[in-house]
Amino acid sequence: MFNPLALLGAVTPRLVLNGALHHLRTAAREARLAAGERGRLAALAEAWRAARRRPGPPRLSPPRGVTAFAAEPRGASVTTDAGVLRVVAVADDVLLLRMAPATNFPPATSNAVVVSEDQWPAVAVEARAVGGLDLAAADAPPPVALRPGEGVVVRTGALTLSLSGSPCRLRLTGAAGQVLFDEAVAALGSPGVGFSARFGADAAFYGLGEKASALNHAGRRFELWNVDAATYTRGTDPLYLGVPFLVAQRGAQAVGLFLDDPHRAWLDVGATAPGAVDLRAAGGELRLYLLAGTPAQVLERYTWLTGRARLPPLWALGFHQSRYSYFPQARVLALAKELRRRRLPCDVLHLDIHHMDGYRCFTWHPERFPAPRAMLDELHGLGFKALCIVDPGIKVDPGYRVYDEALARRFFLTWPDGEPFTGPVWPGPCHFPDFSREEVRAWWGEQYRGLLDDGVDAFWNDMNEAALLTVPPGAGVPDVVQHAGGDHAALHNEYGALMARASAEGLRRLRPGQRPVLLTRAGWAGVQRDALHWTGDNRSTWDHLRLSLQMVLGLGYSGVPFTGPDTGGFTGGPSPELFARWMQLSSLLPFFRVHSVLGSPPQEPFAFGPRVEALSRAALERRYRLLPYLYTAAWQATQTGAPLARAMAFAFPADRRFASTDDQFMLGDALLVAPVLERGARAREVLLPEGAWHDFETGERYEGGRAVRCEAPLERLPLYARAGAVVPLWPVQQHVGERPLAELQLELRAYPGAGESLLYEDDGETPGGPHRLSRFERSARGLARRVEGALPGAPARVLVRAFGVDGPALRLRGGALGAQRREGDALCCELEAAGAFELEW
Ligand code: MIG
Repeated sequence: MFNPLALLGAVTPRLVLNGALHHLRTAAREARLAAGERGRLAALAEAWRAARRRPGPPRLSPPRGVTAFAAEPRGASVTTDAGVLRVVAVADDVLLLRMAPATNFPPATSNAVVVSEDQWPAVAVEARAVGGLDLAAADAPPPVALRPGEGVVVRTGALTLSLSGSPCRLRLTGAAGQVLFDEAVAALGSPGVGFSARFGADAAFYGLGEKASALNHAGRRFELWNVDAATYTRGTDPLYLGVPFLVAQRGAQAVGLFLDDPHRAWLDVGATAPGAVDLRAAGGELRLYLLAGTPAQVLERYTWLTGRARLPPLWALGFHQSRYSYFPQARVLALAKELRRRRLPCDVLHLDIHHMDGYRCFTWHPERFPAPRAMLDELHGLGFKALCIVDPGIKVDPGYRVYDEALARRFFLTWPDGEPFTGPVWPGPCHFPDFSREEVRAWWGEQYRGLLDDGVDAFWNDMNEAALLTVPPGAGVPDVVQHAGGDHAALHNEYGALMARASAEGLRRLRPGQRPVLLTRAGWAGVQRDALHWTGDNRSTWDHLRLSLQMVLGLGYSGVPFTGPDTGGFTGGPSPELFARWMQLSSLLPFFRVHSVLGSPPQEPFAFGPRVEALSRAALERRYRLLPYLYTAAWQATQTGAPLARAMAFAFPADRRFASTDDQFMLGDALLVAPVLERGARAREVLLPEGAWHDFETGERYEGGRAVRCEAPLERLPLYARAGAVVPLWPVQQHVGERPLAELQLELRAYPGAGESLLYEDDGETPGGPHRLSRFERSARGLARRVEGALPGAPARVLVRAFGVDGPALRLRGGALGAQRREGDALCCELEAAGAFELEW
């Protein structure tokens, strides 16, 4: 099992002492800043107490009456006794609700939102006072309590927001007059902002980023404040990556609430009363986007506002093997060879903090990695990519170039008096770059040059909440610490996303011909633009297996499509059965990595005996066969924001039976995955949506709209294809690019029924390179492929496996029909067809 002694190599007495002294030093510093007004000692005591106090939600003053109303080009502004409320139509289906003490609203751009006001689409808006409300008469009227029938209405083609009553209440209705929310109150605190609303008591709620609980948040409370949640478990909140975006859903009708404010926030999601949402943030201006439509439309709009993920290179969708930490370099190479010898497909090996020299970012440990370039060359020769970890804490160490440069240029976060803030992390006392500044981000990006030149392919930003190693744990960077964009209270939640942005922007500049691969632990709205994410330090338990699916589905609903867990669990050691089941699940999640903590037992797929090795190989091989399908789903995420792993409630919103389903999911458009999440289980129930479904391997048909029990012996992961779907597969490769694209025979599994399916293809690595999109149409009589775009070197050999076809193929237009055979109830025919074709049977 876990060997705690191994940790002693990392957790030195010095580290512990530093971590313990941190609180005292911080309190002393804060006391010094406060001294003058109060006695030193009293200030010290107060600072000490303040550091340990956990803040709570602000008190708000809801508006009771209105004093002025003005129609504006995109909406209206209403002056109340408790602040100015402004409604702005961003698009037909997006309203922006703003509230501030006075009328001077700055442009609605932030680090999270990428669409500036001049990019908003034209929209027809009608804004007027109703029910005889007349505020123009008096010069400075006292607040007028709205009488029944009086109010303000802002209407677009799709939405109507009305303000009425005393206290002032908001109601949102859709184009058909259906109430989307009611009894809503927008309010300010001093400081703080808040919004509450009533959705139907039967509403389901999704989103908020990374939450270690059920997918449907109804009935729970949450906090948004990114922390290092080491050893988290079910119910721990908050975790590493929050997203202030909540989707309220009733059947196919969804409303997204996106609070564009990175301050610490609290949400009551139907915990006090079913369907009633209350959200409050500790500061900022109330800037709340209301998005309405189907869940897919809402997510499309949200990712339009905050940006979509970029397409990663194909190899990033391969398997990643990691551990804290693989060293020295001989061990890394031995692992690479072992994986190849055992034919366990793998694309990326991860190098955790031990690769650094004294935990100094962007360095190599001279003894452990004496010849990194030679090691990386050899890894590349074996078809591996290497990924290195980079932390935000820069060791306070005169003579260390990164430190010297950033200090000289004043790039670190500071106390209000200008002195750099110091916090303990792995290297001991560290300073932290201010990623809210563009010039700091540019400088930071440049730091990757050396590792890139050495041959490192990908990176991992850890500890970017930002986390400190304090004793006892839990202290963060104090609120008063200064970023250029504001104090830490205002910027904390964005620190991780800004670091990821600095890293990804730098990588794009340094290697314009490549797509960066960056993994981040912390993040915020918009982080999907720059990084993949893993769900942090989980544990080797069955409940964490289940959680990892719930969390990935929740992240997908929050606009973050490329995520996955530490397969097998980070702390502890999984049983062979747990590891095998975890490999099965993770092999169909967007980001697929095995990782485990220092001192944990070996956790490579071959570490659990031949049986589990074979099961792992089968899972890996299925992943590699499905790469063209996964890549197409990845491309869809970049186009529409729809995640790769989709909650059933997202994919089939009209079917209310799925509102709380989080133990099965849709991978892309066509595949339904029902992983086994329970110890000892050899069967499980799957809830099939309406229509027919087919076993992925055998094509066997199941009538949908009901629950079916499926056998799931250890070797089986229940996997179903939608009727009429065409799923593209490749032959197994040991890594992406093992064989040239032109040589890969494309297998098209065409399931009975009618439908359209997509295949996106490009060279798998060049940003904006040539690509093509195929549309497959399966019908009772045949299969047709239409193609847009051209891809040099695209494969021409195609194997069509058409399930449920009795006779032979009769005719092919657009290519040469080769050998045909029957396999079970499938017709298998080989074609030479580089592009569009029509096959008839
Ligand atoms: O304090 O770099 O979540 O994946 O292996 C621990 C060492 C720091 C935390 C990450 C984990 C990583 C570990 N890091």
